[in-house]
Amino acid sequence: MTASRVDLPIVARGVCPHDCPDTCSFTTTVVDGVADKITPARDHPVTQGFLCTKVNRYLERTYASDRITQPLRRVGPKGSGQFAAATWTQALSAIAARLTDTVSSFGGESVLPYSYAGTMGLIQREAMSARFFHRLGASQLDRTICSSAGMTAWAHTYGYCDGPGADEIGDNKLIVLWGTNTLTSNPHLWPKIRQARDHGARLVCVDPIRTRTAQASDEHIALRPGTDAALALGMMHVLFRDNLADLAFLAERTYGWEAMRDNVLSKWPTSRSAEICDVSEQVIEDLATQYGTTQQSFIRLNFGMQRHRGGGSAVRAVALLPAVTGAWRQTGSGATLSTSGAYHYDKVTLQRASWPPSSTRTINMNQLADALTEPDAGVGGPPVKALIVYNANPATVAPDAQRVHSGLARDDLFTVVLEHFLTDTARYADWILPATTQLEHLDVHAAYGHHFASINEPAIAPVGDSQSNSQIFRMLAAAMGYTDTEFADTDEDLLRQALGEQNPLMPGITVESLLEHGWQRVAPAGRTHYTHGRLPTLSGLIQCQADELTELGLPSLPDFVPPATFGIATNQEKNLADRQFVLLTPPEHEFLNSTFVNIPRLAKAAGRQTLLMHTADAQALGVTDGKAVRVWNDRGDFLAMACISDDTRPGTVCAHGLRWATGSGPGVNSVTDGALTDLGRGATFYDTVVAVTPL
Ligand SMILES: Nc1nc2c(c(=O)[nH]1)N[C@H]1C(S)=C(S)[C@@H](COP(=O)(O)OP(=O)(O)OC[C@H]3O[C@@H](n4cnc5c(=O)[nH]c(N)nc54)[C@H](O)[C@@H]3O)O[C@H]1N2
Ligand SMILES: Nc1nc2c(c(=O)[nH]1)N[C@H]1C(S)=C(S)[C@@H](COP(=O)(O)OP(=O)(O)OC[C@H]3O[C@@H](n4cnc5c(=O)[nH]c(N)nc54)[C@H](O)[C@@H]3O)O[C@H]1N2
Ligand code: SF4
Ligand SMILES: [Mo]
Repeated sequence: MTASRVDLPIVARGVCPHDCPDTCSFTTTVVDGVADKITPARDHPVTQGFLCTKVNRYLERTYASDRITQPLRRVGPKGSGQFAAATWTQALSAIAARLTDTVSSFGGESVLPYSYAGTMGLIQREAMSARFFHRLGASQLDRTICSSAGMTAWAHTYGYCDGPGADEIGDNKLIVLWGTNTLTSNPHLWPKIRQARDHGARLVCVDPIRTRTAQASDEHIALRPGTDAALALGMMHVLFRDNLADLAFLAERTYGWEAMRDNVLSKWPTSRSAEICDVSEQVIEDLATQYGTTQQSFIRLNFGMQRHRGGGSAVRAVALLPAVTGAWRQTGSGATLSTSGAYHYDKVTLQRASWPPSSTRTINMNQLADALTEPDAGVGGPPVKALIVYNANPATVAPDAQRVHSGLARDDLFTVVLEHFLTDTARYADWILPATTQLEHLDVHAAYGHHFASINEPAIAPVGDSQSNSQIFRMLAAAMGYTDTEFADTDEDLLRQALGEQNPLMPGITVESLLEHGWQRVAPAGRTHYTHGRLPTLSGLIQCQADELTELGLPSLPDFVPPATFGIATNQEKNLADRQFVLLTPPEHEFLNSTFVNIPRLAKAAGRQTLLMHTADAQALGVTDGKAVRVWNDRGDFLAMACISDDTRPGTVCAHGLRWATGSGPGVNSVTDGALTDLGRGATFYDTVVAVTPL
């Protein structure tokens, strides 16, 4: 099971490591030590025998000629991309010497780890790395770039995050895809949606943009960005007004529902929602009526709609809809933001989460620009003097990119990047350490769109001199002189620790059983959610009213918190005069955040950076289809090719991400900022105002 050169399987069990709800399983066939073929699992209820357009290219990515296969030392100016090969011994001793020096001069908190979800595996994501940084006394990173607004909202509402998995939703009669581009971001949900539609289900998509998913739906509700809460509250008004609410469910399972009812009845007539969302009142009435008269309904929220200032409140309002109609009573119905609450891996042991004292400084990853450019990292304490990046590409994915780049260019900042490729971030590194891919290391995975635990065996030996993240942090710990036994754990030890000895919360799931089956359910199919027992909320019930939110200065009842773009979005004449627009930057179909952008076939299929613009806006600006435009604000700019159609709303423009600046110039995050969401301290990527100028 360990990746030794003599003992490699012919067919290895694999799982896609990427940050995607589908967490697909596959097998890798190996011929003479070389991975020859990746075969998607046919018998996996969610993978269903296919992978996406991106991961179908995983072998090309693994064996790409531009893959980093040796430690690299910077030999030119920062960011120039000039590096020379080095040995591991040279790299480790140089890095350990510099870190030791930094800690003794500026304290442990001057070292900042920066990581996210390059791999979602429990072992290669945060295990040895966490132990290493805790032992060193580094600053902690608040990992808020993606999901924290919605996850926090869900926690205040339901106590933990779960809902029907992708394989369980095929019997619903109404499916609402709310702020998610399923065909791009969650493609394995689609066959089940098709199954439901074959049995007469209606499919509604709520998205400001007519995405490929919106196009394939029965109805598309193109609301104003950041106004989802107002739509949900207007729907609730209709549900209570027209006696479509399940009062028995509300009385039995929820807290504060009468106050919520009174509030939506008095304050949220559909006329108000219609005005805020810029959707007709009839559309809201009809959607609410359909929703209230269809017991078997399912709402798939995802993380797209919570990337606005009021993103937490928006998720909270939408999440309460199935509590109002009692849809939770039906198996496979209700709503899903994430199923991650169904997994009970032992992260506390894996990460030695008890090691750092509670006083350790925490830096919000959305504010990396501040952390690298403000003297006290923007939050008090020592300046950041060393940055260690793994599983992430902050120079491309973090907001306020131009300030992130100037921080990374600081000569007094020591930067180490563990990577597969020379990303925008790696170009600024003092040292680049070659990391293994999923085909080369051991891991175990949860998922956030279904309920299967899955295992990944190494199929091939590490390519070149690459090492797994866990091994790199083991070697760094040794180089720093740390002798704690925790650094001696092998990946197999970590795997066993993740699963726990006879874990009562994931019964029957062991290393042996996972190796035998590849994947196993962590919770039985066909459960209902939130219908029984005390929930881990303050009241023990589903919280229509969450009293603890008042302590955070937020209303306890679900409410609409306007996005920062609201003033722009509601004043079309003025915004045209000022050439100002709301900018959305959701993922490109062919990329996974900034991963795969350097794979030639995928880059070619995705094409150049475009800016989707409504015909009326384009006419007013004198922009024609295919023309180059500059998209800018006071933080920065990027160039794009105008793509004109009515697939977007007037006043809203859309540029898909996330291309590397190397080769294509500054990317979409040049114009986003580090402002945070109302709940969860999350990123607000889609709450951005830009001007557009034809070139
Ligand atoms: N191909 C591909 N798949 C991916 C990814 C990728 O980069 N590429 N990324 C993965 C990751 S990390 C994540 S977190 C998930 C994200 O997956 P999704 O949650 O689906 O999120 P996004 O694609 O960010 O946004 C989805 C849609 O939200 C819309 N949207 C923007 N603002 C609003 C709003 O205010 N209200 C509503 N209703 N809709 C709005 C956008 O137009 C977009 O079409 O996808 C994962 N899957
Ligand atoms: N404007 C805008 N910005 C966004 C978003 C958006 O929609 N719009 N989406 C946001 C979201 S949802 C997310 S989740 C973040 C994603 O941000 P990141 O998690 O930084 O995602 P990626 O860009 O995919 O970069 C991951 C990197 O990890 C590397 N990697 C993969 N596996 C391994 C490994 O095993 N070891 C090591 N050392 N490295 C590995 C890959 O090569 C890749 O370069 O971006 C956010 N940024
Ligand atoms: S990115 Fe998503 S859809 Fe593609 S293989 Fe991975 S888990 Fe499956
Ligand atoms: Mo994400």
